[in-house]
Amino acid sequence: MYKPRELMHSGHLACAGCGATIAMRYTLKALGEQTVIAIPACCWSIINGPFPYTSIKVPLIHTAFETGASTASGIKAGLDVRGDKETTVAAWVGDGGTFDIGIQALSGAAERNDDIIYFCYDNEAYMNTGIQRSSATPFATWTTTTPSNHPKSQPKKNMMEIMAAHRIPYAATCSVAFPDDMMAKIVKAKSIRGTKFIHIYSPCPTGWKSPSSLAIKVARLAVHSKIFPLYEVENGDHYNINIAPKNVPVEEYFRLQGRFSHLNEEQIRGIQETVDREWERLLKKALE
Ligand SMILES: Cc1ncc(C[n+]2csc(CCOP(=O)(O)OP(=O)(O)O)c2C)c(N)n1
Ligand SMILES: [Mg+2]
Repeated sequence: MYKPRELMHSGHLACAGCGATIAMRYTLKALGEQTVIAIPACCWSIINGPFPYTSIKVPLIHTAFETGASTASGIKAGLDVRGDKETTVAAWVGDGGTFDIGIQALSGAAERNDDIIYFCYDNEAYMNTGIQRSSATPFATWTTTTPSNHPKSQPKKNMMEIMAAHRIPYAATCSVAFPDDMMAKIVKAKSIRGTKFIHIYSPCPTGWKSPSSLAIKVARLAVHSKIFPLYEVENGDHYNINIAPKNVPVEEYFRLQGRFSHLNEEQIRGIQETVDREWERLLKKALE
């Protein structure tokens, strides 16, 4: 059983309303203090503070952008050699470091079924370097590399499906708006041996052009509009939906964020249809 101890200091360097910071706080509460975390280049390498300062109370290894998973695999192998079977080894990586540049290291760890928990905190762009689009950025979103007159023309990559295809023992989506669900999934992941993938929806008020006070509301609407469903996949084929969405129109979610302010009614209708279709697809898998 985990003891929900506070393992984050208050003096971090995140922007106000940063979802990734709330996500780390809940994650550490669920993981407990016997944890080592590998963090590649991302907002969190800044949030934690410059050496010798740190904002978390567990050992943290800063590593290169593409090496989140392989560094965690290496730490795990090193601890094994020392006879330490207890310490939880985690990778904590942004969406760019997961969906794009670190996907080969992650796929390698998953193929070997290395005993690590891989966390992707997803703020849907390369935020640390100035809001550039990643393959996690949703269709039609404004970023600095996909401006309003040329918004992103590709859909968000389905990372959960890619991980499910690796047949890893556990993959789950989480949201900072549903902390109980999130911590329960992390506690569960900790009890399973092999590669676990946790995909955390993490609002970024700075990059999403939304008020920092609304970060949690935006995250809640993402779940209830079916844009970011909360579910888990065991052994690649057993799907379970954890929170029943309230069928909020996607427009309500879009309205709170400047990154979608250029969208017209027709575009919003098209996105709604895609979201509904994807939801039906997920539901079918969960009912199988
Ligand atoms: C090989 C390499 N390319 C580019 C960079 C520059 N860089 C550092 S962080 C970052 C963005 C990270 O985006 P993401 O993984 O989504 O995390 P976020 O900043 O959004 O938290 C980039 C492009 C780098 N450090 N190394
Ligand atoms: Mg990002």
